[in-house]
Amino acid sequence: MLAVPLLTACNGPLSTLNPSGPVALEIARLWWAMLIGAGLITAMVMVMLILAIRRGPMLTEGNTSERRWIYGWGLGFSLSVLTVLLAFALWVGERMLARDDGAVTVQAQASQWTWRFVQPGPGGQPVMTEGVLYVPAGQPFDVAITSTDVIHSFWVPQLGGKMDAIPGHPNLHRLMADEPGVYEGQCAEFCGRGHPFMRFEVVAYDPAGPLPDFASITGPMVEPAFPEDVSGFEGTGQTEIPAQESSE
Ligand SMILES: [Cu+2]
Repeated sequence: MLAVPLLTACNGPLSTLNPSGPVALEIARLWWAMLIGAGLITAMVMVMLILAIRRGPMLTEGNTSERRWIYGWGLGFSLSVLTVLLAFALWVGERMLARDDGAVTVQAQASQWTWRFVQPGPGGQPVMTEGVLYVPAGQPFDVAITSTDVIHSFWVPQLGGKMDAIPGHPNLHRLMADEPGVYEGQCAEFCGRGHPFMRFEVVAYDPAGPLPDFASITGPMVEPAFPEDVSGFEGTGQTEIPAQESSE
């Protein structure tokens, strides 16, 4: 708990403790729950340690007090805290899964050392961008993530957790940004000497306003960026981008 004041520094654009969407909020809550659980167990160990030092060894055979400490606190208390944390983590993990609910699907393709994205553009037509992913704010979206070479990891700390980018195996990642804004992302899997520079941005735009100008467009997507066969895809099982009404 002494570390809590120090955590006020954990508020930057790559902080998981500064959530800007429901998925990231779940993760931040889990983080705090685990910190509290770890703090409780640490406090119990410290109390036991201090009592042991002050009282000395209890050598009486069959000492019920000693048994109560070992089974009641050492095992019972620790396992209870860990069981609650495990159940909470499983519950949070299940709520973070992509669901077949018609959410917008965008694509993220990692390469040494850049990110390419495909998202709905003007008239709902898919456009490819490099380094910047455009999504509507206030709406859940699924990112179909893959790689052309080695394993990378897609991570936008303010929007959600990490998801591996694996060649030939698209992973679906449910995210959402509550408000319009720019959210920074970073490859979270060491992928070679260019790894530290493999940053990107997610621009969440107001769906009621005009579409962004897609400033980093590299050109229309002329060929599929991903393999047609996406069997084994968990979630919606689709990589096609649904048509979206242009607000222009
Ligand atoms: Cu990397």
